[in-house]
Amino acid sequence: MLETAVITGASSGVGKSLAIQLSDAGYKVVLAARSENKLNAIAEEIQTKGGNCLVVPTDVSQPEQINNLKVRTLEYGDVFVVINNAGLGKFCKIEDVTLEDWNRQLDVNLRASFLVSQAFIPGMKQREKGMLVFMNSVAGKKGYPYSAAYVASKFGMRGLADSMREELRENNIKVISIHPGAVDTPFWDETGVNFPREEMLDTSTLAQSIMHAIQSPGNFTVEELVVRRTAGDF
Ligand code: NJP
Repeated sequence: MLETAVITGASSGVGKSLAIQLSDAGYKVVLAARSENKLNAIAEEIQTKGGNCLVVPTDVSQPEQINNLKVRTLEYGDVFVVINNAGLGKFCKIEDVTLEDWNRQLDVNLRASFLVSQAFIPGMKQREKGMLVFMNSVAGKKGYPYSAAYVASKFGMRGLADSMREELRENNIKVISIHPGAVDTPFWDETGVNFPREEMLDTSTLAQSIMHAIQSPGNFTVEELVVRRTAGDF
């Protein structure tokens, strides 16, 4: 029986590349994000190559929609991999951070990672096998200016992952945090940040590194993966 992987934020960027590579590697994939049209286009691409996938339009800032994702996914297959990838960043001076932007980044980047992981842990415990992947950031390891809410959400995500890793070792559940530098995705489109796109990491190569971590055999776990361009931060 094929194993199932759930990917949040699968409609674009890193999540899209990962969904395609997971399908190419033989996983059934569940594609979650808000943009149904984009998810359907990715599903078509996957199915054309003979892959098996399910689209579940989901706004992960809404706990009841995460519950719907859980119900639809559990009808579809046994979840082996959860990729907590949905995320956004809003960059400005600390005094200009609105409560709305603070809440959105914390809700999508951090709270949803907790709720989505929690939804699939019981099945993993039952099967004594599973993997939780957190698409974190270099901003989950170091504070950058003009990014307070984003950095806070990613430090929180790292704490969440570290705690769950210790708790779930005895259940044979691997917890992997990915900390990339800047990646060339639509993430940057409306941030007003003008780093040169062609010098950023590309999604497909980053997804290959993550696949390598996911495919570590037996009792090997890549607990943290820090990936930067060779020249360092912008
Ligand atoms: O960005 P982008 P990335 N509910 O904008 C989804 C981290 N990261 O691939 O809902 C559900 O192409 C959105 O889907 P949609 C970053 O923090 C990036 O770069 O349809 N989904 C889309 O699929 C993030 O955690 C860089 O709009 C929601 C996806 O999230 C992850 O990588 C550097 C949602 C965002 O895709 C993927 O970001 C770094 C919601 N409420 C870490 N809101 C970088 N790009 O440089 C958003 O260190 N999404």
